[in-house]
This record gives sequence, structure tokens and C-alpha cells, in this order.
Amino acid sequence: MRNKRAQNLSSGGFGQQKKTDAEGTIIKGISGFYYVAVEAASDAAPRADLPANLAPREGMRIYQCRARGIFRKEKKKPLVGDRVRIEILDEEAAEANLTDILPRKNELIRPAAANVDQAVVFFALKEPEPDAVLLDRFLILMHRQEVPVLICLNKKDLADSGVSQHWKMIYEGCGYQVLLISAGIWEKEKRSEPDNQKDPELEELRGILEGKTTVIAGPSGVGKSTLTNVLQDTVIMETGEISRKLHKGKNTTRHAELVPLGNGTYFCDTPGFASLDLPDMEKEELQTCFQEFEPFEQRCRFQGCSHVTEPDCGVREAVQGGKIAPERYENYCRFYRELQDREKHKYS
Ligand SMILES: Nc1nc2c(ncn2[C@@H]2O[C@H](COP(=O)(O)OP(=O)(O)OP(=O)(O)O)[C@@H](O)[C@H]2O)c(=O)[nH]1
Ligand SMILES: [Mg+2]
Ligand SMILES: [Zn+2]
Repeated sequence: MRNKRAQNLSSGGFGQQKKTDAEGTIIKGISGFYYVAVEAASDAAPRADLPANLAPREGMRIYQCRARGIFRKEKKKPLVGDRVRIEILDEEAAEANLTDILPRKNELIRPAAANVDQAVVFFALKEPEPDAVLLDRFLILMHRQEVPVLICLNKKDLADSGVSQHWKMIYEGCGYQVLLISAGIWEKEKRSEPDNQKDPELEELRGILEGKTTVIAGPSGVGKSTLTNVLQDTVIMETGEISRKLHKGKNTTRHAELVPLGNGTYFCDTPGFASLDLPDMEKEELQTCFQEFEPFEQRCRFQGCSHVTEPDCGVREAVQGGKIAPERYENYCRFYRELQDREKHKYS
């Protein structure tokens, strides 16, 4: 009944059954539905009783869409971040069909998202403590997926400033930009005192995000959803108080969600992951993920030196001379062996 009425409204009269098509971006996929944000799609006001997740925001209408059977047949899985074509079935009720996926600029496997410009690798300085092995795994993953990375360390309010600076120094030394922020503190203060002083690093982060699609990736409970809330005017992400015993967020994020921040800026909140396998890669490729090794590689005696076992290795000398962080080198060796083991299993 409802569909019929929508068709009639948009038919332009004389019984032509024309439906309205629109182009938009998938912001969320959940239980068989895709939520698609469409810029200024229609002047028609949505119903006042629409659920909160379908309410218009940042000048965008949100439609709840079902994917047509063709996607299943073609084994094409729509991803958050996909530019798509939709066929609007009921403007007032914000219902539509997903009819086509436009070509992707890129496709991230973890976190699963399409058309991503950059990633924020997000860890907490405390509660939970940063895990350097996991952090380096994220960096390798992003490098392999060819996504530029910014490292952001949150909860600086809880950490000793010496410790924070230590982390910052290590990763800046590896060629990454590192921001230390406190999303939680800012979130509280912003709500209570709108005129408070701006946090310079948070403002720097906003500048970096401007006009781009950014995905945030990190462990659970580090404050990814808190930051997502800070970046927008209305709170939409549920965040979890840390349970002291389990060190797990209570309101942990379960689905990736792309949040339109206006002016073509999108921020994708994702579920945290506790462990991460290395991507499918050759062990020889691993050193390209450790940019800080490069200036010392020409000092290695052997060409194609793995920097793990060979004598007269320039990289190892640099570690001993304090020019490369030992934590990073240790992780490199650990990952190298992991890839070596994987190779052995593949061919045995
Ligand atoms: N002290 C402090 N607490 C913070 C800060 N940022 C976030 N928190 C708290 O950390 C807890 C977890 O935050 P979330 O934003 O839910 O973490 P998340 O990364 O989204 O976690 P998942 O959804 O499980 O992946 C909440 O209790 C937040 O209030 C901060 O800067 N300082
Ligand atoms: Mg979350
Ligand atoms: Zn070497």
C-alpha cells in the first residue's frame, strides 16, 4: 500500500510508474539492512516519528535499504563507505532499495570499509595500556592496504606525561604523525562548558579529517566511540564504562558506522579488535613496513639482508647504537618469524 502511494507521488502523473533514484553512501549495514546517506535528496519532510537512526543529519537524508537479489547472485557484498545507487520506495518512511554499487576507490578488509582515504590507528595510553605488538600489527595492516596512517593515543589524562612522550617519540621516529589526546575529558567539558579552551591536538585532528573519509581502528575500550561523539554535535555512539575486572567496554561497538560530519567529511567508528593476524605477505616484504630501517639498510653486508640472522647488519647496529627503537626491532623479528612459520606450513 505504502509503496504504491510513493510510486504515484513521484510518477509525474498519467500513471507512469517512475520511482525516484538517488546516489548516496552506505553508512551502516546491520541485520540485512543498509543505511544510506543521501545529500539533499528531497525537499519532502520525513515523518516526525522516524526512528533516531533514520533522522536527517548534516543536511542528509538517511534511507533504510534492502539489497536486491542481484548482489547475492553476483556475490558482491556492499560495504560501509560504498557509493551506491538507490531506488526510493517511500520518501516519508525513508525506505529504499539498494540497486547498484559504484566502482570503489579502495577496499579495506579489516576494518571492512570502502573508499577510505586514511586511517587513525587509535590506542589508549592507559586503561587499557598500549600493546606495542598489536599497534605494530595495525600499522603493517594499513601499510599493506595502502592507507595513510595517523597514530592517535588517547586518555592522556590518565598517563604520566613521560610515558606519553616516550610513545610519541618512538613512533614519530618511525615517520608517523602522532597525536596525544583526551577525548573523554574533552567530551565531558564540551557538554558542560561550550566556551572552554580548545584542545590544540584535537583541533589538529579535525583539520586532518576535513573533507576526507577516515576509518578509526584499534582495540576495544580505548575511546574510539567517545572520539566519534566528540567530533559531532549530537551523541550517537554508545560508549562503555570500562569494567575494571575484564577491561572491556560495556557498550562495545558491534558494527562499523560511518558518521557524516558535514562538508564531505566522514568518520568511520569500528568495533575494537583484540588480536590481529598479519596480512598475507612475503616475509621479505615486512621490512618495507618499518620505514625507519631504510637509512641503515645500505650498511648491511648482504644484499637482501633480512636483518634477523645475518652478520654485519646495518639495521641491528642501528638498534645497538640507539638509532632504532629496540621495541620496534623486536616486533619486526617476531613478525618475520611468524611469516616464516606460515610459509613453512604452506609448503609442507
Ligand atoms: N579517562 C579517560 N577515559 C576515556 C577517554 N576516552 C574514553 N574514555 C572512556 O573509556 C571507555 C571506553 O570508551 P569507548 O569510546 O566506548 O571505547 P571504544 O574504543 O569505542 O570501545 P569498543 O567499542 O569496545 O571498541 C569509556 O568509559 C569512556 O568514557 C579519555 O580520554 N580519558
Ligand atoms: Mg566503540
Ligand atoms: Zn641487515
